[in-house]
Amino acid sequence: MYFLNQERSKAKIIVPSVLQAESLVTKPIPRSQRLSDDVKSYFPHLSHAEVVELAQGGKSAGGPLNVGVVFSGGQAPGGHNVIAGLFDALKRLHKDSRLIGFLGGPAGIINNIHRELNHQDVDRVRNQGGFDLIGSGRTKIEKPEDFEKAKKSCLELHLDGLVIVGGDDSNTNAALLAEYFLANGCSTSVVGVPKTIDGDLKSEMIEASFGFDTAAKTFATSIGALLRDALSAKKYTFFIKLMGRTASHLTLECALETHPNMAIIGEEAAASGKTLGEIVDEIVQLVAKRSQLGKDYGAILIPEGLIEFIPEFRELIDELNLQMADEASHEQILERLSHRAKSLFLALPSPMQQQLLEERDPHGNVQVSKIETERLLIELVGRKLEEKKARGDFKGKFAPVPLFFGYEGRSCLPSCFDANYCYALGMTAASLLREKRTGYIACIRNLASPPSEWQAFGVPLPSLITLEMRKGKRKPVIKKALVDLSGQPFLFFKERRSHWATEDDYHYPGPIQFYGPEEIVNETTLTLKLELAKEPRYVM
Ligand code: FBP
Repeated sequence: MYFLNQERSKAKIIVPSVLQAESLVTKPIPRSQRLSDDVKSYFPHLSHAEVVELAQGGKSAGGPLNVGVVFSGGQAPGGHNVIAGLFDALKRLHKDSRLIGFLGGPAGIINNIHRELNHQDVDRVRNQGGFDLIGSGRTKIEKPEDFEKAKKSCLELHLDGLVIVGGDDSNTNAALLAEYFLANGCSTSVVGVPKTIDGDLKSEMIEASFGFDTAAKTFATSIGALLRDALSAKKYTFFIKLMGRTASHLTLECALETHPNMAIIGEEAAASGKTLGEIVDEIVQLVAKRSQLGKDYGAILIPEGLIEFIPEFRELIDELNLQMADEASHEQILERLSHRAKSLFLALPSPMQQQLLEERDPHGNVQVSKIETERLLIELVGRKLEEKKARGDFKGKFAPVPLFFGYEGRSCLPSCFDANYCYALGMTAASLLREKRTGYIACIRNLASPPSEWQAFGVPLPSLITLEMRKGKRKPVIKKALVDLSGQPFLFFKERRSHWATEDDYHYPGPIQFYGPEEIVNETTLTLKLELAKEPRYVM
C-alpha cells in the first residue's frame, strides 16, 4: 500500500537563498521598539537587544555547539521540521555539534529528562506531523525553583543554547528564562520559535506562527466536504466549532477558503458587545431566511473562543478564574459568584457547567476546546425556532449537526508551506545561537513570496511582551494577536458574507496538495496573502 507519509519523508525542502550561504552573521537593523518601564523592569539584561537580520558573511569555522530543544504546548504541524532544520544547521556548523531533545515539554528541562537526537531520529520525522519525537507538555517554568532547576539542567548538559518551540505563553517563558540565565551566570542562550495553529502569535515582525497554514487547510478540506453534503442532501445545518483558542483566525481563514453561510468572529462580537441572545437571534434569522428560500440546510462556523468574547460569559469566566485560582471548591465557587454570573451559570446545560469548571491549563487559560459552544447554540437556536413555529412564523425544518474540528489539524502532515517554514525557522534558531543571541525569537519574513525569497531575522522577545492579569495577578505575557477588524482578511470577509449567507457560493478546497506546480503546493493562507499583499483586492 502507498503511504503518503513515507513519500513525504524523502521530499526536498526549499531553503531560502539567504540561509544557503556558507556562513551567516546577524546584523542589527534599525527599528524603533520602545519597551515600557514596566516591561523593562522584568528584563534589565535584555531590554537593549536589537532586531537582527541574518546575512551572508563571517567565517564558517567555529567549535561544535551543544543545543537543547523542547516542544511546549499544543502540537502544530511542522514541529519536527524545526528539529530537522536545527539539527542540519548545527551539523553543518560543526560535525560534532549535538542536539539534545528535552522530553515531554518544559517539565523535561526542569527535571533534566532528555535524550540526544541522532541522524536516524531526525530522518524518521522529516516532513512528518506531530511532536512525538520528543513529546510536549504545558508545564510552566514559573516558580523560582523551576528556573533554578532549568539552569542546573543546562549547566549539567553544557548547553550553548536552548530552543523553545512554543506559543505566546511558552515564548514568554523563553524570555524570562533568557533573562534569568543572564542574571545568574548561566551562559546558555535561549531562542524561541513561533508555534501555534491558533495563528495568534504574530506581530509587526512575525508574520505567522507555524502550523496555522496546515490546520486551516485541514479544517477547510472537511468544511468544504460538509458544504457539499449540505447542498446535496439539503437537510442538515452544520454547526462547526473550530479550534483556535481565544482568537478567531482559523475560523476567519476557513470562511475565506470555503464561503459558509455564516462565520462568527469572536472579536467582532466583542467589539459590538453582542450578548449570547443577540448571537442566537442572528442565527435564527439566518435559518429562517434560508428556509423561506427553500434552503433548510447550511453551515455555520463557530470559533472555540467565542464564549470568552460574549460579555456575560467573560464576566462569568473571570469570576470563575479568580475563585479557581483560590482553589475554592465547586460549592464555594457557586456561593461566591455575583448574582449575574450565578444566574447565567445555573441557566446553562449541566455538561457546559462542568466544562466551565474544568481545571485551567497551567497558564491559567480556560480550556475552550472542551466547551461545547456548538451544542449550546444548537439548543438555544432550536428553542427559538420552536417558539417561532408555534407562532406560525417558521414553517421550515431545522436539523442541526454539531461538529468540532481541532486535534486532527494539529498533528497531520505539514503542508509544504509549513514544512519549508519550519525548516527555515530551525536553521535560523541555530544561527542565532551560534552568534550567542539570547532572548530572541526566530523569525522568517516575506512569507507570501516563494520560499527561496524568504528572509531570516531574530526579534528580541521582550519587544513582544506586555503586562496582563493572569490568575488574578499582573504578569508579563506576549499579547495574543487577535483578529484585526480593520485588517484586510476581516474586511474581505465582511464585504462578502451577506452574499454567502443565502447564495450557497460554497468553495471546496479539497485536500492539501504536496505535489504539483510550485506556486500551488507552496501557496499559503488567504489570511497571510491578504495581510501581506500590496493590493489585497487582487489576491483571490
Ligand atoms: P497552543 O496555544 O499551545 O499552540 O495550543 C493550541 C491549541 O490547539 C488550542 O487551539 C486549543 O484550545 C488547545 O491547544 C487545546 O489544548 P489541549 O491540547 O490541552 O487539549
